[in-house]
Amino acid sequence: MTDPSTRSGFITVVGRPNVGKSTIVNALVGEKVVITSSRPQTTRNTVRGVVTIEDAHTQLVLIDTPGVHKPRNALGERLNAQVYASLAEADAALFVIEAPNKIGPGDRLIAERLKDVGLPVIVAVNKVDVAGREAILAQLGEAGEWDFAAYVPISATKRDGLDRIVDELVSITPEGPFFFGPDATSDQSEELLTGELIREKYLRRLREELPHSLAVLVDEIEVTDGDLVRVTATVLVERESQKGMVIGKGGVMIRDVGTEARRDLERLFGKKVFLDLRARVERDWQRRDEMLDRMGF
Ligand SMILES: Nc1nc2c(ncn2[C@@H]2O[C@H](COP(=O)(O)OP(=O)(O)OP(=O)(O)O)[C@@H](O)[C@H]2O)c(=O)[nH]1
Ligand SMILES: [Mg+2]
Repeated sequence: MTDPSTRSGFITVVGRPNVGKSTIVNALVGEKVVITSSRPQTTRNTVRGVVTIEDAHTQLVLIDTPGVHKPRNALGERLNAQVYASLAEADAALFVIEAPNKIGPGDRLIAERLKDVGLPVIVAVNKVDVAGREAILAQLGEAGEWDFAAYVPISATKRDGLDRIVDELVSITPEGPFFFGPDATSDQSEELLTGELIREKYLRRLREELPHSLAVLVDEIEVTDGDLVRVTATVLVERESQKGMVIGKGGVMIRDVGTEARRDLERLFGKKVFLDLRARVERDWQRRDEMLDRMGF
């Protein structure tokens, strides 16, 4: 007996910043594999989230990407380039727009790009939980002119419409072998996810421009004998004044972030975690190619 033939496909999840791409990836994978926040440009790396649908003998590899935006520096340019590079290796695209805000030039630019690439495209109109019926219909009507394969209104946070997204994606997935084991959820290393979880806690607390200036480097993850994981990480900022904000008055900010991140990390490792978090100034790292190289962008 041979196995029934399988389908597998790489699907780039693409859209403007903050439309809910990473929330959708987590919802479809059924686990938190990427971080989310209300700050635009939360995602900085293309991370793959894996969804295996046993009944359909299908594996979907969702590539979460940074929001496409007008770049302001070397980092921004690299982020956009990552998105387009991932389209080049994908079998299909899940194009995310949001219902509460009208389709704008940013969305249209992405739509044009997707047409040029020529992949099958499913459009998700996200956040329908916070948009009126009229707005949703108007959005579907306008997006419909792009003439993509399907349009699905969803709410990633309320888990509405996700089954239909999966059905649509399965229907455009080509035959092929699985690339990941059936239980895999992501291709991200524990080290990267650790840094991301710490960064997420800062994104959710800090205002204005500071989130963009912040990066987290994980220096070491050491599993000690017994039940303890020791994590040493450094929060990088671009200027001395930002370092003060990241540490907070009397160290309150860095302590609170550490406490909150530790909870996530203990879930991730399934062990007690000791987190040693420091802050360091790395002047203008977002504009320095050698820094971006070292940080893996
Ligand atoms: N009300 C509502 N909010 C949502 C929904 N999906 C996502 N959000 C919120 O939208 C914000 C952005 O979500 P993300 O998933 O980080 O967005 P993203 O597109 O990955 O953003 P970037 O990584 O910056 O490009 C978060 O505050 C989410 O909680 C939804 O269906 N309804
Ligand atoms: Mg994201």
